[in-house]
Amino acid sequence: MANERTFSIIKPNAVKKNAIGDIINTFETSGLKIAGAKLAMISKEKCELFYAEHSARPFFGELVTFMTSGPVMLMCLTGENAVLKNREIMGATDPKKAAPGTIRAKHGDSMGENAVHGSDSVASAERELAIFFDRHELVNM
Ligand code: 3AN
Repeated sequence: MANERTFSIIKPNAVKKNAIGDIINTFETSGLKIAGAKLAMISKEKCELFYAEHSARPFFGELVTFMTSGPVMLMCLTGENAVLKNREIMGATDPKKAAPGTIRAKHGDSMGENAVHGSDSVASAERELAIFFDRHELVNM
């Protein structure tokens, strides 16, 4: 199996409710390692670039407003099949449909405020990591 890296965001609603520790604990106990992390406010420009593929969707404006409304935790996670593993740990986009025990079932409030983002492919992960991290901020694990 391939050692991969993926991009993760702990969204403003989860940071606000002090769930950073619980979410990182879930990643670590699942075998994912943190290869980069920072707490930051993201700019509207970077957020729009990040979510560019959703720019025509009706919820785009609301999504950008929410994602720039407070601090987020930006992370690079690594491990065997990290992209898919992270998606499984996060659960379905809609917290109401997310499997019990997943991060979104536990900390998600709605489709938009669903606690975490995780890349959907290795290619997306590299594109997203390049938006938010400089190379020297990520370690090789
Ligand atoms: P995922 O993050 O599970 O890959 P996508 O790619 O379908 O989900 O959606 C991208 C982002 O857009 C999600 N993180 C989610 O918060 C937001 N989103 C998706 N559908 C809706 C919706 N109906 N209303 C508000 N936000 C949404």
